[in-house]
Amino acid sequence: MERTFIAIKPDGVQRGLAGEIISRFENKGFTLVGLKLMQVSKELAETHYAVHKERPFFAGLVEFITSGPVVAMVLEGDGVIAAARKLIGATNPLTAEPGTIRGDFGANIGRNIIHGSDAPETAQQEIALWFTEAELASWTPTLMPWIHE
Ligand code: DAT
Ligand code: MG
Repeated sequence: MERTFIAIKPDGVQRGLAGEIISRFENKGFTLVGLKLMQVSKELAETHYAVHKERPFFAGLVEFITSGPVVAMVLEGDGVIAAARKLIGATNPLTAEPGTIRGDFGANIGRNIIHGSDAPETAQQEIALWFTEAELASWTPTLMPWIHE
């Protein structure tokens, strides 16, 4: 079963949106297998966003991600990586479709509320970067036969 890494960024946590956002993934039928609130170190932020290190917004991005607690999670489900990106919406909340998390709650690209892995390789890397094996639970919700054939 596919897994993806999701992080509610400091703006989402500060604005009290964590519960609403987690609910959207639960309501969709994906399974939480990891969940924690944490203060992100500069080192973790820089590693997570290493692909963007030459971009002009990199320093501000690292500063933002380390500016307050983040809710990190791992979600499981068939096709969860692409589906979570779709629920999250476009990178810029101003152009993200209404009904998506960024489209409903964001108004600025530098405060876009949430991160989601963009592909199977990055999902695997990010899960390993943010969570230990012991922090992940393998379980099957009893409702699963009503969510998935
Ligand atoms: P995404 O988070 O949708 O995968 P990304 O990987 O292109 O987007 O960029 C990572 C984060 O960097 C993004 O969530 C917000 C920030 N960012 C991207 N482009 C930006 C820009 N032009 N100005 C400011 N911040 C930007
Ligand atoms: Mg990205």
